[in-house]
Amino acid sequence: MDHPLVSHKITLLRSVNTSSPEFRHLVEELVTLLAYEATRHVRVEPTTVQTPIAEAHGVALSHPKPLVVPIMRAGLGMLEGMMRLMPSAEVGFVGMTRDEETLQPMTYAERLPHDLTGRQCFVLDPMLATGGSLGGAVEFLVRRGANHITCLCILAAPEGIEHFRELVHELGVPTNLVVAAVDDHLNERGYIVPGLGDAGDRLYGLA
Ligand code: U5P
Repeated sequence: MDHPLVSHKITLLRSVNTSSPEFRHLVEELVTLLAYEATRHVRVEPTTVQTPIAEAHGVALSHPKPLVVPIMRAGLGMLEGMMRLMPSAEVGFVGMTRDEETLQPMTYAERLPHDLTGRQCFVLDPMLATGGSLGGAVEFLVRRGANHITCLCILAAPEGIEHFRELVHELGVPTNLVVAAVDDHLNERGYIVPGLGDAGDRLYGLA
């Protein structure tokens, strides 16, 4: 996303001198900016509203309501900013971790509606590194019936974007990816370079 305010906030986010409270605040601000772009195709239906003067035509979010899915742990830091823009959305949770040896994603927790038929989903994860976690979450949602998925990430590595594109091509479900910035590469430990380090640790301290 080419926007000077987004670039400015990412620069602050990257800095090793940025504290956890500042980091959380910056993530929230960035998500609100990304969410504006990411919700461009959110489904709405016509409605009318009475103004003090006359009846006006407008729109309301369609049913079923969009589902926002933060990938725990780091995606939780993006939830508040997203819900501020779309307060009537519902929220489901997926916990993914990656095996630090194989870099393969594993699902350790899940709290989602069982049937997602026809649902529009917005998946939140600040970092798209190998793409394993985001890809795993998207596969999960598609298997339950979601038929339109938008993923919001703050930083992405080109390798992760490539992996993600291949996966969604195989799944055959309309999927959008909105990222604030694309970095240079992944290192041998699966970290984005230059990146910002471990987003979960930066948000919540070492766990
Ligand atoms: N991750 C980071 N920083 C990085 C790379 C990965 O925090 O530089 C964490 C994020 O928490 C993200 C997950 O949820 O790893 C994504 O990794 P991957 O499955 O895309 O490799």
